[in-house]
Amino acid sequence: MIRGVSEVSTGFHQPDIELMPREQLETIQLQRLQTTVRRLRENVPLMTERLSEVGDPSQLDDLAEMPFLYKSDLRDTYPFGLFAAGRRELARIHASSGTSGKPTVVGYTTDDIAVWNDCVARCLRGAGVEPGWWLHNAYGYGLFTGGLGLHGGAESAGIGVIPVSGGNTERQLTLIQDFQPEAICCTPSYALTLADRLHSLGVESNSLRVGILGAEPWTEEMRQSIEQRLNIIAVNIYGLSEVIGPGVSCETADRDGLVIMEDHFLPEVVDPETGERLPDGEIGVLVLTSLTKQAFPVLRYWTGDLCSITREPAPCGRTHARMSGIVGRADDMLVIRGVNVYPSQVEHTLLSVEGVSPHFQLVVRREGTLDTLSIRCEQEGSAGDATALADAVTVAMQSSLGIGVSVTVEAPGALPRSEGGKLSRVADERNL
Ligand code: DLL
Repeated sequence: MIRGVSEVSTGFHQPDIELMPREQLETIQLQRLQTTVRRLRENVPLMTERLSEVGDPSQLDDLAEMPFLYKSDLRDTYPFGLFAAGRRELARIHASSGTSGKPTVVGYTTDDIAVWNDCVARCLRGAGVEPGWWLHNAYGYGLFTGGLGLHGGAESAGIGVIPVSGGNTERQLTLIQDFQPEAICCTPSYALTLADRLHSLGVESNSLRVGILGAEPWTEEMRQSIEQRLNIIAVNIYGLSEVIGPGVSCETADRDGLVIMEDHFLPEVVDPETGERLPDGEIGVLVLTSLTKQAFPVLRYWTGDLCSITREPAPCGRTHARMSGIVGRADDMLVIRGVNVYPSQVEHTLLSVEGVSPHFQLVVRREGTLDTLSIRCEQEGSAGDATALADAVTVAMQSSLGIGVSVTVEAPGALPRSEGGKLSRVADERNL
């Protein structure tokens, strides 16, 4: 029997922790921060050196005096230089594919995996997934943290997992129709691929009620499009391998900010240029410190992801800080003829134009000394007037980005689709 999204409401996996008064939470955070700093000093030579000039933190604010850790530090110490546990203590490793050069490798002890499972279980229960429901897990299994991360969390929450992994869309559709899962997790771009294919097969309804989507940026407009097409509530889940994987933060079914698992990860938002801490509500680079990790603790990890945070309690009573969705990456920003352009801004503007589908691609080229931005987008359905649509998109982009762009409207289905993993929407051809 297919039931509706109206039955979805937020739940809890560890209510004592999720609803803990902030004062108590901050006491725990400080103790854990002290333990983490000690562990790093004693076990990671790079950190022994970097922390030699800094005292132990006696209050949470002391963190602001400590050095940042960057992705380049992971690359420089490849493979295991930042591990704070010995090889025999590790239960598992994961790695990022690494777009350039070597991958970055992270490790987990058995305790780390248990913490991770609890974090993801909180995400799933918070999103409204109930024990006894089934989760179609279309995140990739393997070195990528998505598949196994969501898998472990679901098992800890008593949610049944269908471990499909990414790719083979036709089989995914068959499994969804045959096994009737109530929840799905995958990238937002892959959720759109699945929705489009279901639609083209003439399947009008499905068993899904909740989608737990993340691993790549997406906008509010994209969420609405996915929710309508699949008839689900779509929540945003965030995380990164360097910090643990998925489950650093996640929206609840209320979709009112991503709740950070603050007893395990201490967030700061800093100015991308100066590294100074910014007040709550301002957008800057998210910097995360792990508080309980044993194998791969990180102190002030510079995520590069841009967001803001609030420490106001959530309507559901959760007390942990909440972050906005990621509005871009500090290194995602395209500078076109001196104007800063974020792909998320383009998506936002594009989807405000009626008749355009949520699929697009940005191409940046250098012609002579001039940078040009072209936007390839697609018409929604084959009925409309493509030229009029291109004009409408051009006008909308000019007013939102402040620069002229060239727009081509392609036939439905012409642009690349996610086949299960993260979808890259930007082709910057200037360095080729
Ligand atoms: O993408 C972990 C993950 C798996 C998150 C499944 C959510 C779901 P990495 O491959 O290390 O880990 O990539 C981390 O992806 O720094 C962000 O730039 C981006 N990212 C992750 N989640 C979101 C999100 C996983 N919800 C990098 N919104 C991060 C925007 C996201 N960007």
